[in-house]
Amino acid sequence: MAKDNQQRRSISLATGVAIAVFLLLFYMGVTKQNTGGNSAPDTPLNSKPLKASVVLRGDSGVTGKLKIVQDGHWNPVHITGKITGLTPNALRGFHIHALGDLSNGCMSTGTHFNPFGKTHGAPEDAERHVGDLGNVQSDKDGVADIDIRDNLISLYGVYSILGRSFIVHTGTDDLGRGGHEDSKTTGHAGGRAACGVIGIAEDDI
Ligand SMILES: [Cu+2]
Ligand SMILES: [Zn+2]
Repeated sequence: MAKDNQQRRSISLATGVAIAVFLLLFYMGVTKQNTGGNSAPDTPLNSKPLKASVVLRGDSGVTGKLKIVQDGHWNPVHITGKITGLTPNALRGFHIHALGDLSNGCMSTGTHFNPFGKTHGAPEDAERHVGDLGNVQSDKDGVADIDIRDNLISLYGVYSILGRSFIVHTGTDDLGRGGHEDSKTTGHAGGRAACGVIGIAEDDI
């Protein structure tokens, strides 16, 4: 009888240890998921830099290449690159539009990326579309060197610009202040000179 009880006790002890080990492994799995972060670009804890690349093309002769880098979820996005074929010495509207759909050229990229239902504005305005990056400035050769930092756009999370597109317009963005019918929606920036989808890039761009 005594032996029987002892056996039972050691069985329940073994079960207890098994449950404890299982819970420990489960906990480690959960914490690893929450802090590892490298595989999920939308976790706020992720500090891995993300990079993207854009090739701008259109029917107008405007072409360009952009590199986009964000060094962690909460840091500004840095856009660099060059756009050529622009009207010399001009300001040209430069936006992120909501869709990365080029099935009908630049016309199928939708409207300015605006997930918070705001009014069109300048990049430094509190009231702006996320996609409002103002204008690029061309030189006498029609070339614009791009070096923009923006705190609102992001490569991370549910409002990521990845998979959307950049547009260069044929006119100047009036930043919502021009008084035209479309100043508060498009900045009266005219046609779409060139566009390109924002794609995930390798780390060495
Ligand atoms: Cu636009
Ligand atoms: Zn806008």
